[in-house]
Amino acid sequence: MDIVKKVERRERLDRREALELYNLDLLTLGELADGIRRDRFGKKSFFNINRHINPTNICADVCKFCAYSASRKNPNPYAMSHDEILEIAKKSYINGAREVHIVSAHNDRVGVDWYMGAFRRVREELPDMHIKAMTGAEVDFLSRQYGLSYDEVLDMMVESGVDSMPGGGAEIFDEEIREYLCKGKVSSAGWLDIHRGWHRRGKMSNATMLFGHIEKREHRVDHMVRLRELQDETGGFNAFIPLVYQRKNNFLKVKDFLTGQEILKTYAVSRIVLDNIPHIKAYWATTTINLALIAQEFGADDLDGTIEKESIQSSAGADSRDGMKLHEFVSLIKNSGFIPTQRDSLYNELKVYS
Ligand code: V47
Repeated sequence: MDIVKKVERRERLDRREALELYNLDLLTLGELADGIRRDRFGKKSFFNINRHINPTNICADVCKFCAYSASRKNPNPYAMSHDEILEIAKKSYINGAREVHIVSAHNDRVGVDWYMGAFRRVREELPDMHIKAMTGAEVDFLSRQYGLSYDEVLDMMVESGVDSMPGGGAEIFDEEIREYLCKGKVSSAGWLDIHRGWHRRGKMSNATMLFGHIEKREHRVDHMVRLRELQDETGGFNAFIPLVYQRKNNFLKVKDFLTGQEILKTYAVSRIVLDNIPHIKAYWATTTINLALIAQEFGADDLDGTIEKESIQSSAGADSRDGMKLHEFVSLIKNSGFIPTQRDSLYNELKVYS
């Protein structure tokens, strides 16, 4: 059957059909994705007031795409104390943030309790701050470094007050590409296993996909299908976040960069293929805010948040170091024809700016 009809009937596409979506013209594809988005959320676009904290950039791993790690082209090694982390979280709380998104590099000098202790401090001092922390790659690193099972690390996270897991570390699941990009880091199966274990604890997480480097369309589709299979099993993913590869200050040599059209197509394909993941997030730090606003017409219903400070993508060239002011964010969404809808970390609506 014609794939357009299949999507209109809301039938699931297999891998081959999913790949075929890319051959549709941009506007047809956008229209299909937008139809699904509108069915679910109308014109609402979600965001939250959040604070990204990256407590250390000292990393035992060597991902070619990374510009953030101190061992890359941006040496300036640091590891924050728990007091410093708490101070940042407290300031953000006063400014309205109710989520801290804490992601670290894989620092082999600080110990597992440095990771967990930071969460405990924030939990004790700010009981209603949502702690979104620890990528699947960090869980895998701690497990290997300290001889712990994934279950043991996940249990420690729960005990230390982590509420949900961000989607980082997924990169691209295809084993051959992954080996080239980030050899030695968590395997694809390991990343999925960690999220499976987290979901089994009744907790939610997100899933990212790093694209626009050396992968091909079929690898993106493969990535989405593997996530869809896990989501069928657990239902624990809140959002899918395609991250556009940023090219500066790293060791990955990429000649051809993605066009805006290919980025928008990828948002639309993910909205259609991931029929069981509710939210598609256009993380403006990697798309630019302008393209993120357009992505709202191509299936994306979430723009992440105000961020406040951002180190990972901005080290690689993105214009996101200082986040975005709330009033600016709200008026950009409004002016693009959508309804800014402030949410909490689990997508409960807090305020609709109509
Ligand atoms: O996994 C690293 C990516 C991720 C580059 O869950 C790069 O809500 C682009 O996961 N160009 C970490 N991306 C960030 C992340 C995230 C961000 C926003 C929201 C959520 C969420 C999660 O950053 C890493 C890696 O894939 N990354 N280097 C780069 N040069």
